Amino acid sequence: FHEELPNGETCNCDFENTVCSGCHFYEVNTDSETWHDAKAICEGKGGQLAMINKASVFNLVRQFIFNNGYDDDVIYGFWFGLNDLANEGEYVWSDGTILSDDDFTKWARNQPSGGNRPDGVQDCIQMKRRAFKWDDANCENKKGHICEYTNGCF
Ligand SMILES: [Ca+2]
Ligand SMILES: [Ca+2]
Repeated sequence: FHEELPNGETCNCDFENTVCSGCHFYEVNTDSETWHDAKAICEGKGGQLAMINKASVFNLVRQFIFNNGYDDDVIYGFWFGLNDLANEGEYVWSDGTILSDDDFTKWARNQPSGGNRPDGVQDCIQMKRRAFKWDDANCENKKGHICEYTNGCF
């Protein structure tokens, strides 16, 4: 599909399972992948794991997943582009931006649960199935994932 912006710029994307906002395209993938594999898949297609860093984007993607029933096709939620792999408790977006206290967040209750847990270190962030709220999880777990493209996608 195509989107024309007020400035006349036209944004194009031919990927299925994709919703757009201002030439940012969000592709929902329901195949189960580790966080690092999901990251590589998005980057291999010219994108990155999605920066769900605004309420408008969060609501757009959540509604898109809900409307299309994509969360029926995953067991454990969706990876997106936020992690604290480098420094525990310091959450970093795909473009290197560090999450600050004033930024939009959508953590689930009692999340992020942080470091060493029974199922291992939790350093990669998922949107939970159904509730779509954020939860840190073990990066080796396999989940769906959400890619973001800013220069079109074909
Ligand atoms: Ca962590
Ligand atoms: Ca957690």
